[in-house]
This record gives sequence, C-alpha cells and structure tokens, in this order.
Amino acid sequence: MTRITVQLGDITEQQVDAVVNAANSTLLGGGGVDGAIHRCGGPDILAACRELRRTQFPQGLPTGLAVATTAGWLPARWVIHTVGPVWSRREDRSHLLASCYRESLRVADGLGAGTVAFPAISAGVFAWPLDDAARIALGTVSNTPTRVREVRFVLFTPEALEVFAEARARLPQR
Ligand code: AR6
Repeated sequence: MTRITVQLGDITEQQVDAVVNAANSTLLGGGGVDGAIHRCGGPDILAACRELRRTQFPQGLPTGLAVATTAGWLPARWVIHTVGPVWSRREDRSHLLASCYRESLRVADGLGAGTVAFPAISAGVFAWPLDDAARIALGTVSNTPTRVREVRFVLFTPEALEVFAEARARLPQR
C-alpha cells in the first residue's frame, strides 16, 4: 500500500529517490519547478535532457508522458520529467493530467524508486485550477497500482498545501 503525504516545501530539497519535474515538451528548461530543478541540480540534468531529445524524443516529450534523468546535484537520485497539459476552458484535458501521474509512477517503478515527490503539475504557469489539479492528482495516485512506498506531494504555497490536504482527506480511508 502506497503512503500518500502532502507537505509544504521546495521539491529540490526533498530526500527521496525521485522528484517529478513539471516540464514542457522541449525538456530544455523553463520557469517554476522546472527552473528550480535545473538551477539546483546543475548542468548534468540539461545534458541528459538534450540527449533524450537527440535520441528518443526529437519532437519533444508528448504531454502526459514521463521520462527519467539523473538528478545531478539534487539529494534525489532521479528526476522524472513529465509534461502537464495547459488548462483549457473549452476542452477537458483531465485525462492528460491524470496520465502525468500514472506515467511518472510507471517510470518510478521501472527505476525501482521507493519514494517519489510530486509538485502540483500544471497548477502554475499552465494555469490549471488548484482544487481540480489536487482532485486529479490525489485521485489518480491513489488509484494507480505501484511499488512506490511513499508518494509525497510537495506544495510551494500555504494555499496549495491547504487545497491538497483537503483532497487528501477526501480519499477513502487507507
Ligand atoms: N517546489 C515545489 N513546487 C513549486 C516550486 C518548487 N521549487 N516552484 C514552483 N512550484 P509550474 P506547470 C509550484 O509553473 O504549471 C515551466 O516554465 C507552483 O507554485 O512549475 O506544470 C515549465 O518549463 C505550482 O503550484 O508548472 C513549463 O513550461 C506548481 O509548482 C511550465 O512551467 C506547478 O507550477 C509548466 O507549468
């Protein structure tokens, strides 16, 4: 049974096997979590991302998929990069956001990661409403079979923490 926790913090400081990056399809960096991970993790992460672009993903990493690299100088062993959907008022892209969590856990299982930290994917630059982002995040992780022992949601603001803690509390008793 996977333990699911929520806490306030900076994902770059987490002592876990893998941290998940809310990347974009270029895999070449950006703002938010992505910027922080590349800044704190150093150039090896970007070098690994460039190599992935050259080999596996010349067109970029599609939305909803995930791929792992070294975590460079971070305390974690791996960064799992996933690309969340941009929020749309006209189109329901929830399945793509759910896919980010499922695919990241699948990659974590492939690595043998026992502990994984997630940010609130798509809830920043990509503008997904926080309560819906939390509902999808918690709902998907709790319904995905995985060998990961602990999934830790690391929220950057007290507001995000509160919303994720409420969504966590709404999960069936586990
Ligand atoms: N630790 C944990 N959470 C953080 C941190 C941090 N260090 N920094 C920000 N957050 P975002 P997205 C929160 O924008 O919406 C980038 O440019 C933030 O408060 O990082 O998926 C990429 O390159 C928010 O709640 O990711 C893409 O182009 C959450 O992390 C695009 O942004 C996600 O915000 C991806 O946008």
